[in-house]
Amino acid sequence: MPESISNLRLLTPEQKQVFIDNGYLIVEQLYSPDEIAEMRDRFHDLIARIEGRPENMSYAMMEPAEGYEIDPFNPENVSGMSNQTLADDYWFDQFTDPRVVSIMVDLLGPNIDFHNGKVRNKPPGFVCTQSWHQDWPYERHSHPDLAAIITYLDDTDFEQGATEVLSGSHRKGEWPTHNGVCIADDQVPPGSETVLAAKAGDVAIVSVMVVHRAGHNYTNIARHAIINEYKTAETVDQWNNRCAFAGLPLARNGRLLMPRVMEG
Ligand SMILES: O=C(O)CCC(=O)C(=O)O
Repeated sequence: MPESISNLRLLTPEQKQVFIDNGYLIVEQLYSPDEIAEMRDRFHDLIARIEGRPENMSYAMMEPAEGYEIDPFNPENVSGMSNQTLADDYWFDQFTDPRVVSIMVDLLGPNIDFHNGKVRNKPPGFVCTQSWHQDWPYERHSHPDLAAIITYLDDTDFEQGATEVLSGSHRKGEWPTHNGVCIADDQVPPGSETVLAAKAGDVAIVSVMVVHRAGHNYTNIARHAIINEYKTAETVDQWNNRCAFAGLPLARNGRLLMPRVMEG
């Protein structure tokens, strides 16, 4: 592996501090316009050609919303997928990207494993029925040393269903829920949320403990995002993670392990 990849470091001390303080971090334009254009092409294939995929990849479709048009980019109104990581070599390289693993090394520690991969889309008229939540109750481990990276494939602001977070909420530990996972709206002071307005190519890194939710899409253009999660090697799975590549070692002692598949 070239030194330039094995020793890559991306984040400044200030960015690391933002993640420690707020429980999330936006990295603008992690992906160049050319990279995002290719990712969108590959993604279109992923959501438009759904037959013949590995059995362990799954798709969820949304009923067309009344008063909204289907976006031709997402003709089947795919709202979610899991294990897109299995689709092909491109999607393997996507979750093992040295820049992403380096960010996780910077934020979580020197020994990083993969946790899981999924897709969360907001087709036209999408209404988020998942309330405020922490990812933690969905994916308990011995220690809360996990984080998700959300890669935005489209410009996504409030009107298009931007992710919303409660900055600093991870510092209060596990929040009370009414059914094991959902945090009641009345626990969230009005106006305390931060809307993560993102441009295509931006990523948000979200701690497993930070309270967040997806917004609603009030437009006729579908919004698309890939959400991959990572953990430290030291934290032990307690929810019986059967997701594709769960536990795959990606970094040890700060050195990245995974070669690029597509670049030879
Ligand atoms: O889609 C989003 O903006 C957020 C997704 C989310 O809350 C989650 O997957 O836990």
